[in-house]
Amino acid sequence: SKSFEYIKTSSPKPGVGQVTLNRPKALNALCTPLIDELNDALSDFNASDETSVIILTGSEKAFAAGADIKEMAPLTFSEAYTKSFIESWSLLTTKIKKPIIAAVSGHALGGGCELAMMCDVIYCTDKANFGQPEIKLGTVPGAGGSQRLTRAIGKSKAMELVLTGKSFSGAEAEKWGVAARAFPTYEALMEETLKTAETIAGHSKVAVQACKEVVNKSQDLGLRDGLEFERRVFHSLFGSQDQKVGMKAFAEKTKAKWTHS
Ligand code: CO8
Repeated sequence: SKSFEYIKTSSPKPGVGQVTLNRPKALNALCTPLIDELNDALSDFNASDETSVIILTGSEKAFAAGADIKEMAPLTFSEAYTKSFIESWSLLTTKIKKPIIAAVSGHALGGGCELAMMCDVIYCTDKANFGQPEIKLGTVPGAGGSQRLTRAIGKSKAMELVLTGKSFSGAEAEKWGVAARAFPTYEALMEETLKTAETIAGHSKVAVQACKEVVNKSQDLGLRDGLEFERRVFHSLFGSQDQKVGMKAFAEKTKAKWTHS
């Protein structure tokens, strides 16, 4: 596999790809070269027939402490605007068709919180430290925080957090629905994340990709259009082999042998 400076990649179980943010001296602050490497690694996993699902994680101490403040400090409006600063971050949400599980321990602040929210599922520790502290730096969330956090927890709570810059814990993230599950220890987090990834990797790749697509559409479309979109995808999967394989196996009380086609 490729060698990276700011991330590590691995395949902890069959069908499971993992990207570990690895810039420990800066608590995984998300500098542009890190994001470029992340996009590169995610694109490779997305293209690989060996991978069904991707885990994105940091260290026990930090998922990511935000965008790199030292890199951003001297930027001018014209530079940010003409170079579309941070637009490349969203590759995660447009080009990657396989589910991404964020395993969050420690700090997930600013761009780190936003990066986690770009993923499809968030698992975290009870003590994880989420927040959108941009206001304390004289700016606003720039990679989806104001939009995704508000959709996840409602306007009043999101507004309070964005205006105060206060953090919220992993336990709160779970209670409010930002995270799917929170765990008491880092070890439990990583173990359960891997278990869920293995469960997903055990399903038909075609169905997995389609499930991600239909759920994500609910974030962009109104209910009527969303339901119509879902039904079209549902219809189209009658054209897949794995729909036949899966339903036949159910009727015959055998285990489905997915063809992934
Ligand atoms: N950027 C650059 N360097 C950072 C960042 C960061 N976001 N966070 C931490 N570091 C560096 C520190 O400067 C320090 O470096 P050095 O050792 O050279 O001084 C090292 O990491 C360790 O940090 P601390 O000594 O501060 O560690 P503590 O354990 O005392 O504190 C905290 C941990 C509370 C996480 C603290 O580091 C902190 O408050 N960090 C900044 C958090 C923050 O404000 N994040 C939001 C950044 S703004 C943002 O993300 C905007 C997103 C906009 C869209 C995305 C654009 C790309």
